[in-house]
This record gives sequence, structure tokens and C-alpha cells, in this order.
Amino acid sequence: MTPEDILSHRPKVLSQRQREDYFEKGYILVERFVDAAWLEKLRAGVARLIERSRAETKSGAVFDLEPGHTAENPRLRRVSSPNDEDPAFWDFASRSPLGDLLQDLLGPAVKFHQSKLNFKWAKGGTEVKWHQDAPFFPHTNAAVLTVGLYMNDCGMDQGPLGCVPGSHEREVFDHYGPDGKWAGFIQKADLPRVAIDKAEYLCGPAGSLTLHNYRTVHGSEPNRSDLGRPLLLNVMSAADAFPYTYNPLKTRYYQQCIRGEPARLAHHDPRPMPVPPDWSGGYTSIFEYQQGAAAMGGGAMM
Ligand SMILES: O=C(O)CCC(=O)C(=O)O
Repeated sequence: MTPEDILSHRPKVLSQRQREDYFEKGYILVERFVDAAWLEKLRAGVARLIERSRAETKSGAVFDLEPGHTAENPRLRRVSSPNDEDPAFWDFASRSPLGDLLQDLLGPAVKFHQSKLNFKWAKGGTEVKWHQDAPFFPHTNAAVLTVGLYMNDCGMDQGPLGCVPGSHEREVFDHYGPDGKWAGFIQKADLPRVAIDKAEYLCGPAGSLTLHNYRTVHGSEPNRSDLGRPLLLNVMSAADAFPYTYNPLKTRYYQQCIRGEPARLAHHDPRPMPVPPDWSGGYTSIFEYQQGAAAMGGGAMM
């Protein structure tokens, strides 16, 4: 779907202005979209996952642990594919009013790609360096977005998501380090071509949604506050956007339509797209790459 195709459908939830903002800037914040009942159900799911993580001693396919994680004092960076780990999350992704809102930005048929729960634990939760999602999971067209749900209030002190306006219509950067290995963020040498001084930080109360196009440059600072910043992320696309590289975040819901019918025709965007390495042999998370050896290539938030 092109933005014009999508905008030609009558909106269900968002105003026409909000949709145009999304297509112009490459992201929007929708405050207080998720109600208290859904938040309570999801928070119970988060609590169950944290409980399970107490048995973990090293990062793996599901739990990505912060240094210092113990059974007594769990500290998580991420849970990969929460939609597969607890029914509360897939219920939210597939059966809540979220689907109606996504139709306003992706068109009538909306498909699920992957899910993540980024914790940004209180007092130190890790930064996410400037990056675009497209080089992690390129699709045949750009009708792909990540929707984040702030499960707690998120102000500047909690490390909100920052997005660079208009970056989705500019260059898609190579996310490899100077050594040729995957780094997972935009390298220092390339950052001057990104207007990061123009970044807008999306702060909002619990229940607010962040929605960014997969080409938009985004990142977030560490959480130095006393309040954790769990952010539930779902990657969704128009049904006619097809991924063409290996998806390392395994999910039983891969490419399922949460609204509308599967597409019989793929739509292709002619712009070139850098591709990730072949992760069929294993992958942990963006944090492992960004904070690992390849992180020597620079690219810190500021
Ligand atoms: O947790 C965040 O602040 C950003 C998350 C993100 O961009 C990602 O996980 O790709």
C-alpha cells in the first residue's frame, strides 16, 4: 500500500490530520489510547514473564538479561516474542481496538510480523542507539510500522522513544560496523547525515502509543529514573508488504492477518534497501549487537 492508497480509506479511529502527520513525519504519538482494563491485563502478563525470568542466568532466545540480573533482583532488557510467551499479549495485538487504529495507517488488511517487550529497567535501563528498523527486516514496501505501548507513564527521565521527523523519506542507512560485522545502529560517520538535533521525544502517560514507520530513524536514552519504562512493541505491516529475509524472532503468528484478508499480490517499493546478515544460525537482540564489540563504531545517542 502507498500512503495515498491508505489515506483513500475512511479512518476508523484517527483523525485525517493524525494520519497525515504520520505520513509526513514518519511517526505519531497517540496519548491514552489503551484503557485501564487492557493495561491491567497486560501488566499481569508482564509480571508473569518477570517471575519466569528469575530462573534465567544468561540471555537467550526469549529473555535478554541486563548485566547484574539475579533471581532475587531481576533486571531484563527485553523479552523477545512476548505474543508467544503469554496469551495477554497476542490478545492485545490481535483482538483489541489497536487493530482498528492500525488500519488507519496500514490499510484495511493488517499483518503481524514480530513482537518485543523492551523494559528499560529503573536506574540504568539501556539506551537504544539511533537506528532504522527496515535494515533489520526489509519488506517489499514501506507500509510497515512498529507500534509501542507505554505501560507506565513515560517522561523525559525514563528514556522515551525519540524519532527524527522526515527521516523515513530519506536515506536508509547501512547498519554494519567498520569491521563489516552487523552493529545494529547508524555509524558515527553517517550520523551527520541524520538531523538528530531535530529529534522529537514521544513522552506520554501509561496507555499511550508510539507509532513509527520502519524507515524512520529512532532511538532512546538510558533510563536514569526510579520508574521502569516497559514498552510493548508490535511490528505490523500492510498485507501486501512481504518480508524477504530470515526472521530471527520466531513466532507462531508470523505473517497472520489481524484485520482483513491475506494479499494475493505483493506491492514493491523501487528504492534500494540494505539487507541484514543471515540470522538463521542464531540471534539474541538489538541490545546484544549495539552494546557488544561492534559498538566500538560509535553511534551513541548524543
Ligand atoms: O525501547 C526503545 O526505546 C526503542 C526500541 C527500538 O527501537 C527497538 O527495539 O528496535
